[in-house]
Amino acid sequence: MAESFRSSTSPCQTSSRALAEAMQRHLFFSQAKSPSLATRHDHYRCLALAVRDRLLHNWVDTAETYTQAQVRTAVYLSAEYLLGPHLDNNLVNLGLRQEAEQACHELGLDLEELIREEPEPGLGNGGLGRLAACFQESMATLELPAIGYGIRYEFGIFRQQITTQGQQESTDSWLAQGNPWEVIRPEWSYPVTIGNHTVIGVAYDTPILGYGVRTTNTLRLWAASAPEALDFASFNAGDYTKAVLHKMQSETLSKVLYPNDEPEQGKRLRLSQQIFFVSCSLQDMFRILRGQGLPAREFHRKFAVQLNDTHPAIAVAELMRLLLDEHRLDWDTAWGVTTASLSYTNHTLLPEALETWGIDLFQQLLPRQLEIIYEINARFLRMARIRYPGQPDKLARLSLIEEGPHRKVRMANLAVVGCHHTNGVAELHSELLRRHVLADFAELWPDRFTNVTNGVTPRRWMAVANPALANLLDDVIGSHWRRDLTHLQALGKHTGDDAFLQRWRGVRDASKQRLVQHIHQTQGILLDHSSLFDVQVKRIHEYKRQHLAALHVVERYLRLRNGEDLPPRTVIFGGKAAPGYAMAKLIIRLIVGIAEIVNMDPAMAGRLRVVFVPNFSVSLGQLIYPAVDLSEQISTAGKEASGTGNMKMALNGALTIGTLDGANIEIRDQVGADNFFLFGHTAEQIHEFDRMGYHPMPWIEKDPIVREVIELIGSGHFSEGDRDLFHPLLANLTSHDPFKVMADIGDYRQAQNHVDACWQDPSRWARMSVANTMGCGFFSSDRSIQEYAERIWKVAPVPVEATTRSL
Ligand code: B1H
Repeated sequence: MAESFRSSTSPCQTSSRALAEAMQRHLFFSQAKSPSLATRHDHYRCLALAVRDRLLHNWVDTAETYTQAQVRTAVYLSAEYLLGPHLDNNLVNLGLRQEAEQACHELGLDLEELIREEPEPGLGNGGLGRLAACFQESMATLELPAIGYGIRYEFGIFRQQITTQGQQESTDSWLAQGNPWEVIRPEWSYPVTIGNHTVIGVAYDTPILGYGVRTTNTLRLWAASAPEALDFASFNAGDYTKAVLHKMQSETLSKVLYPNDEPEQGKRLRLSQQIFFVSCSLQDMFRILRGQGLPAREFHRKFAVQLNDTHPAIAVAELMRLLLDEHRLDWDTAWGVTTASLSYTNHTLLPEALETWGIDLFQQLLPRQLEIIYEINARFLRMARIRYPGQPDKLARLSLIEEGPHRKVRMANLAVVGCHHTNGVAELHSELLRRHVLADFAELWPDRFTNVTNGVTPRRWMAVANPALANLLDDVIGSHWRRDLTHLQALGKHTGDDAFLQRWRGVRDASKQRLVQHIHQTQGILLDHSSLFDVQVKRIHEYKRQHLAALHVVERYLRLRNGEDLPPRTVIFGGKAAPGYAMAKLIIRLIVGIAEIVNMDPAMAGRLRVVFVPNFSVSLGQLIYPAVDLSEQISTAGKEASGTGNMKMALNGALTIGTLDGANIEIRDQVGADNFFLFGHTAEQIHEFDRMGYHPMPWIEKDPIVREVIELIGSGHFSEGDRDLFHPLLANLTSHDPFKVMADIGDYRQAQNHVDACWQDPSRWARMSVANTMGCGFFSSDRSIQEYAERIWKVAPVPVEATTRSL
């Protein structure tokens, strides 16, 4: 019995019977309920707790192994982790999926239903947060000693409702019914002083399971609480309520995730969140170091710390502060330790997204850290001045401080100066960082700059999301692709096999039917699964150009109304707009308006459907990505750092229509240009437009179709006669068009026509689809993490020994 808990290496020994019994025990001992009163959520919790029991040995053994072996550890600092639900993923990674299905069956329950009960931890905005989650899972699978640190937001990314008015936001209370996957560690809590306030960060640990290995790493998220003892002592009895209010104030620190993807927002609370989680994490690392009997000056030998964008870049100053003030090192030693420990990943080229903090705010909240930043800057500029005599402009660009009426700290500059490596997330992005955004630094320190192209985990994004495809792959190329995604290349032997192609199409069709059913149940819209599913799901942003796809839909509508014969299409959009981003919300409103008219027009029946799927999330991604025929990756070239949804779709057999932007370029290289619908100006051409002065009007004038589309939208056709509603959007497109929609729309149309032609030949399309999956082995986050581990962190795998006694 006890042996059966050693599940990951010998899953079959954990019988479904034992799992069912464990669920029954948890219903009584954890949920305190009889079966007659149990809700579906109770059953979900019972299964989650029973699964947790089975991973605990691995988790405890992992910590024990790392402690005993004094291993070098990768530390990931990220303000966001978009984890998605744990249950199904943990079952797959433990090899318990079938047992759980059987156990549920024995209890008269439906596993799929229980899986859907889990509220997902949406502790991130989009790609950046999801990347952090994929990376955690890959580090565990590769048996790398690693810790992820972040913030335990009580409210994750807002819930999105879609009405005829567009996007409506509400709160995401993901913790309302408790969280069976976390363990609170009150014994590991640390004070952080911000202004004249001290907050306490308390650790909450979540296990991160590797696939098919014992390694179970820890994601440690900090929750803010008030230093009660201190506080209550400082208030006299009469001020009791005030003391409680103060406590509440402290707790607001980890209350909510900021919902702005990209444009920088200089909010006091946000800077407080950053120092809060960074300081707690660094203090925790010093505690671990001490526990191993190592002195502070050895910090960089024990830890390789990756900064996920500039959100944790304050770590440069905070690590210096701890080394100088708490551990009493001299400046040069402390600086050596700091720069040998930290490395920085940049995720964006948008200048408006580069974080800066006003000096005044910084001075108020973090005076000591600001003092340290000034000293870092003084020493850095002294060196740079020698290198670049008589070039004050260059020095001004390099400075950590932006001068002017409102002086600011530039967090990206701080990160580059304080880190041994800076990387971009796709080849083009890294190249543009070196050539434009960080050119002065790249000239100064060429060897510090590198690229690590993003990836996604094949466990969640294939094995969990697309079990039918996973089965087919197992049959045809064996099951090893889960650990080494380059095995997908072996599909090459089967592209001429009609029986295989037939099965391939069957799998894809089933995924589309699954999505059709979901949309029918949740939105009451019935889609045709045999039509081409044309999908754009991602945050709504002008640079991602959902409006380009929307204009194309209107064009198809006009062409169909004119009697043209186009193959049936279903155009699916999804994604959240930052609540304060008016233009993004207007784009949603436009899509909703178009959908309303198109879907009720009898002339469109069987030919065109438009759907906006509300509240796009990891769970919805798992449902949608496998059902995509055409993946829309249509950002203005040079704007999307990488993209990762593009990888998830191609991996699951979608064909991409895309620009030469971010990782699209590498996807096209891998899957072959013939299997990719390319369009649009290159990053270089877009750059030229900006240099020479761009105007959309000449493009519009030579394109009668686009004029008709714009006129139709302007006439109120999609806004119940309201001619003003979309004016800001249309005026923007016709006067400035900052994202060059008009320059690319003609080429986009041609690429779409080519899509239609290919779709008419189903077996050709199936072969192109296989070629996409086949070529995507490179885009595993295992490969990304291997590159970080070898080239940047110098961290090696440490297999976990079974050390704890059987219970
Ligand atoms: C990405 C962000 C981001 N880049 C600020 N930058 C945020 C910036 O809340 N904030 O303040 C949140 C997120 N996110 C994305 O990172 C890129 O746009 C994608 O192209 C890339 O694939 C992803 C992962 O590298």
